[in-house]
Amino acid sequence: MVNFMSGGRSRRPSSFRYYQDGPPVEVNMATYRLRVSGLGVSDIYLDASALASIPRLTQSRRMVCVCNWSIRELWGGFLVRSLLEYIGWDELAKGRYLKQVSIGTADKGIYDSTIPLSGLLERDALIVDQINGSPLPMERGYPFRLIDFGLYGYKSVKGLAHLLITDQLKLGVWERKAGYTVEGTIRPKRYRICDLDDHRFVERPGEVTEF
Ligand SMILES: Nc1nc2c(c(=O)[nH]1)N[C@H]1C(S)=C(S)[C@@H](COP(=O)(O)O)O[C@H]1N2
Ligand SMILES: [Mo]
Repeated sequence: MVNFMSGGRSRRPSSFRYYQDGPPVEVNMATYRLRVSGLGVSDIYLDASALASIPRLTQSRRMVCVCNWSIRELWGGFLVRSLLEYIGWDELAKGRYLKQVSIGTADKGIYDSTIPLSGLLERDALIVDQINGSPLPMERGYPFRLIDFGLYGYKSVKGLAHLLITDQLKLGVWERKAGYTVEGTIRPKRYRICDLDDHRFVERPGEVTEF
């Protein structure tokens, strides 16, 4: 029997997908700027052409949500490290935290989360603008999202507006509302693996690389 509701590489349980605070209805790339700010330095505003000049890569990596599902996809973008090198802030990053802030919407507000920069750099976290060779759809985080694949999805902000280098580790939206840990490491347990249309047990904490 053909089950029309099953399977599909990219099918995720829709009730487990979140865009708690968005997505924005529209983003105008002619005026979009990714704001980067930090302690004691002037804010930098990166437009589309500046962002396009950062060395790029494409990686197949697995995203895991705290709500027990996961999906591996081909992400295109650049390393957080490359962005910091591009703006000359790699030294400023040492021992600090990176607060990610989403584009706001009038009715739904702003999403944010903060990750220690040392961890982001160690885990080769990405800032992506493509998924499987196409621009990110609005609900997947257009125009740019950060992803730290060693941490649960709630730590990684879609629809980025602002990256702030800070010396304070503050709770983000989901951490406050749902009581998730501020640290957010992926835990060993059973997950629904959407791209394999199966369930698997993840044996070790951190990024899932074995399947
Ligand atoms: N701006 C924003 N980013 C967000 C969220 C959100 O609600 N708003 N949800 C997070 C959570 S909990 C997860 S699991 C992933 C989901 O990413 P996906 O839509 O690509 O599946 O986005 C994360 N980033
Ligand atoms: Mo999530």
